[in-house]
Amino acid sequence: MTKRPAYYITTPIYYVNDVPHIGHAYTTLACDVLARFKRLDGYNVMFLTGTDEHGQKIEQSAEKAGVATQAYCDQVSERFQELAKAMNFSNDQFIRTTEERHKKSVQHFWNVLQDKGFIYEDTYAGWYSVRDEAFYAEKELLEGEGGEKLAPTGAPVEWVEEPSFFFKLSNFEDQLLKLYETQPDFVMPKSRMNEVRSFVKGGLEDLSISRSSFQWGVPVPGQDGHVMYVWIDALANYLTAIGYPDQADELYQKFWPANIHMVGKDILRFHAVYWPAFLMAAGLPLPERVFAHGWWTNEGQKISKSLGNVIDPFELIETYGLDAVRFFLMREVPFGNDGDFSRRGFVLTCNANLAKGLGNLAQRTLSMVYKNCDAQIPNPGELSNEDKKILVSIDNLGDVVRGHMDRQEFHLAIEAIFAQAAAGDKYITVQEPWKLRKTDPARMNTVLYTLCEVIRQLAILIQPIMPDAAAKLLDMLKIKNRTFDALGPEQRLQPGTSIDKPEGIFPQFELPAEEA
Ligand code: ME8
Repeated sequence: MTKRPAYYITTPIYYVNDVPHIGHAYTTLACDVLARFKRLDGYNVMFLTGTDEHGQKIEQSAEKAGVATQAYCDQVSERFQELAKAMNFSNDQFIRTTEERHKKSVQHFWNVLQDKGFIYEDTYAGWYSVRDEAFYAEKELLEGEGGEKLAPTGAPVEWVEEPSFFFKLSNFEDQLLKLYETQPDFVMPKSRMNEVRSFVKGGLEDLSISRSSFQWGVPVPGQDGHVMYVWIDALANYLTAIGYPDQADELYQKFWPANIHMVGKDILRFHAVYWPAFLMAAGLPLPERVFAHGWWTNEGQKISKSLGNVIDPFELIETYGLDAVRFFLMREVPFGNDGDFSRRGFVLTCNANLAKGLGNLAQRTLSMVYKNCDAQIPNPGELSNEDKKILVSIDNLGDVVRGHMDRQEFHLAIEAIFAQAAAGDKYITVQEPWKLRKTDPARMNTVLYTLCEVIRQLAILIQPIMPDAAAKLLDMLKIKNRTFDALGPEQRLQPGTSIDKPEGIFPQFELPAEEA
């Protein structure tokens, strides 16, 4: 048996200070689509997600909720695990930073950095934002309406003075700049790479990596009173999940370095500057890519708990069904850009592409096969130029989609797939198979066969995006081989195969009341 290539993909691990919303669902969904695509394309995939459970923000949130900190983490982490089920995420692991295996891993990581001489003790005196869990230099701060100091993200900051251990980040300026130069795809999209490069060029200060004014964190080995800064703890999760510190572990051997860390643009600096510097210091290989996607707003407004406009993914799934939710999030916004969520946009996009697009094409074709061809895939006769043309483009679609997926252009992959559905729609309109039933049944069979073949390949290709709808279509057509090696002309539909009575796959949605 040939060895399948490995592919390791990670999401950020989410803070348990808040219940999951559409933004969290979005990042993990993008990873899920990529993970499913890679599995169908023959890769051995490790897809990791989880929760980030330490730090001052979590400690304060638990206190505010009046719940013991660990119990609070358990409750909220559970909600993220429920979201993974509701969204049908295919993650291979769900890691929590309060697990014992993680504590062991990150303490080992710390010891390696210490032994190699990259950690020293001093005092941190500077600005800190609990909401961002980030240290900010004076020059980065903004002024609020009342003259108060704010982080560049708009989060409040406070002055902190406490004994702290530091990581010699300033040693890594040149190595990081060299990394960005020699591996230009290390940060994607390209515009984000420029942002990271200019941050590093602006000069790096050493990074405080321990806190001593509260307790909720992984203890610094051998240093009573210090817990690790939550970001060194959090980033190391990517190593813990594959067996670190045991570098002989089968998973570690297979999956490190990671192929892609998917993140939102808010946490790019941590992944594209601090993380590679930590790894360089520890002498570990670097991940291949950090992809920073954009930010969702809700009907033009920033999504925030205080504005009360958080989009609840559970409610969306309840209202529109999972296929539509997954489709919309991946289709609506060019991946990497910011996007605005609106119910109207949701309904319009889903109706045009799903109910009226692919759904209608499948329903019309399969109903005709069911009624006019004894519910069997018909026998094609000689192919016309139009038949050949549409078959050639569907046979090439797998390669087109693969190219987009490799660059995380999910929207373009989907656009290419749905352009083929539209081409199928045009073909059916021009060929008018319903008229051929009486005039030329042999030609009707050829047209319907061609259409079924288009639908077969479209159904295989939409599996990563809408696994449920794809499975329904593939089941109706009785297709067994659903992996990407079944794409193209080699595994065409077998004439004579019985199909199931076709059922609608995508419902049509009503516009929201105030918009109708
Ligand atoms: O930053 N639009 O966790 P977090 C798009 N624990 N994506 C959004 C979003 C929005 N409006 N809101 C959130 C942390 N996200 C750390 C990560 S990793 C080692 C540690 C997504 O709970 C996006 O992926 O604040 C963003 O980067 C992430 O949630 C932040 O999640």
